[in-house]
This record gives sequence, structure tokens and C-alpha cells, in this order.
Amino acid sequence: MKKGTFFCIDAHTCGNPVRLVTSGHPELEGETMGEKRIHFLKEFDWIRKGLMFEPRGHDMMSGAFLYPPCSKDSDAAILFIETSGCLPMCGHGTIGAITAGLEAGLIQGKESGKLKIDVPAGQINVEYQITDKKVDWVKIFNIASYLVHQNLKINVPDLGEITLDIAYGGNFYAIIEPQKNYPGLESFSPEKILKYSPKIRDIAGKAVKCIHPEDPKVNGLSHVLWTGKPQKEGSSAANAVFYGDKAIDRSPCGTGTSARMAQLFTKGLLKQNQEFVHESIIGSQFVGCIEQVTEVSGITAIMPSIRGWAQVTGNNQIIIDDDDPYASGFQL
Ligand code: PYC
Repeated sequence: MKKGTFFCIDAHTCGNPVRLVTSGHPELEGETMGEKRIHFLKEFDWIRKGLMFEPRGHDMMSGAFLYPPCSKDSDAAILFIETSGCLPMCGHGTIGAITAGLEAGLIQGKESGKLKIDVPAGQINVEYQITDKKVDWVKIFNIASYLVHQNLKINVPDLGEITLDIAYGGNFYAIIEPQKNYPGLESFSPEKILKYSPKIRDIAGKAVKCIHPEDPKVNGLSHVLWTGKPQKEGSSAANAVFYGDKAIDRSPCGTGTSARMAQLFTKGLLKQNQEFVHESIIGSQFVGCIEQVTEVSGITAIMPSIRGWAQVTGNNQIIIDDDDPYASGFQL
């Protein structure tokens, strides 16, 4: 039977939604969040579909469940849910879930202003600041991020040849910079992003392998990051990230910013400790930084941090009942 009542705190991180589910969690098997993610996808995907898709959600909806920690030294664990599945890591999702969880008293760190969180992609450190019971900002220290492929040339129907790089920042990103057939974000409409991104993801994803060398459960080209000139003072660069079937991230995208910093670092265009302010399609900003340089199975990698903010927008009690023909949602 697919039935349940889910209490949720709805929030947004720099414009992109985060639905923090605070009750109705299924019991998940596995020692790590990576293993629990696989169990959730196999047995409980109806919960994700019901909470993310229309009529309870929408194309951009994304969310998170808080779980008890898996590692001895962690304070909590997060399982990410969204219309496309369960991401190994989600930056805006973490910032939103931590903000909503702290403000509701659902997360208590061992150390003031600091947390360790288990996510399917590994363990991350988090720092935050609270004033008058409201979280001002959350800074996530993301997992090792690296450039995977450079100068891949593909032929995109109706658009022509596109050259792209692929980088990992918790998810695999095709990164497209201005070139002959792409003038840059400022002259490329959201409709075009939605039209061409699935084709590019499909063609590039078939042309090259994207598998994390240390965790093969993390695989597949899932996101397309279009770059451009920033519109706001203080921004280093602008981006629009396509994910799922129809979504453009309204936030500057945490894992996308990590992947972009890894790409720029490897190409000698960004230095360790240099601030990188990434602007989203709606002009909101994340502050990124390369904290350390490391390696992943012999590949040069960076340890990025991302600082951003989130706002709680409401409390929601959502019912999924299989008497409803749209219990698992739908997509146009
Ligand atoms: O912030 O990492 C992120 C993200 C991934 C997809 C949407 N947002």
C-alpha cells in the first residue's frame, strides 16, 4: 500500500525550493547514506514521486529527509529527493535542509556553529551562523570535486557543434562556455536551455563515461551548466543549471559551483583561497572558495566550500493516498 502523511517544512535556498520532510521517513537498510539511497530508490520511490511531482510538487521541486547519522562523528544524515531521483549530493538542498532543521530544533550540533553531515556522496562539514534563532548563512565544505573530461565536441541537432567540459562536484556536470553556437547565458533564453540540455546530456553521456572512481554507485551525466557574464555587482560568473527533465536551478547550484571551480582551477583560471561568487539565473549568489587541493584516484581535485542562505516559507502536511489516481504525481 502506498499511503502516508508527511509533515514538511517548505523553504527555498536563494530561490530554489527545498521541502524538508520531518515525519513519515521509511526505515532504510544500509550502513552508509549511499547504501540507504539505493534501498530508498528500490522500495520507497513512490514517496519521492508523490512529494516532488505535480500536483503536490512541481518541475523544480526538491527536498530532503533528515536521518540519524551513519558515521560515529556525524551529527545528522541527509537523503536528497527531487523530480529526477535521489542526488548523491545537493548544495542548495543541504543549505535549505540545515537552515530549516536548525530553526525547527531538529538538528543539534556537538560543536557550536559546526556540523558534520552524512550524505550519499560521503561526509561533509558545515558551518553556520544564527542570530535571534534565525540562520543567517550556511557554509558547506563539499566533497572532492574534479575535472573529468576536457574539450569534448558533440553535434547537437538544430544547434550545431558544441564543445564542453565535464566536471564532478557531487554530481556530473556538462559545462558549456560561450562559443560559436552558444553566445552565452545573457543571450540564450530559458526555453533554449530546456530544449537543448536534455539532448546535450544524452549525447555527451553516451560519448564518455562518468563514474566516480572511488564509488561506482555515483555515476552518470545528470546536469548541464550553461555559463555567461554576470549581471550583478560582485559576481565572478553567472550560470544556469539544467537538471531532471524540465528544471533550471533558481539558486546558483552548490554542486554545480563546485564542479565549475574544479574546472576553472584545473585550467589555471581560479586559485586556491580565491573567492568565486556564482550568480544564478535569477541573480541570487553563492560564495564559493577552493579550500584545499587534493586528489581522487590520482586525479587533481579541489575541496570546495559554498556559502549561501535559505528562508523557510511554511509548514505543510502532505497526504499521499493510493485512492488518488495521482498519488505518484505526473509530469506534462
Ligand atoms: O545545489 O547542488 C545543488 C543542486 C543540484 C540540483 C539542484 N541544485
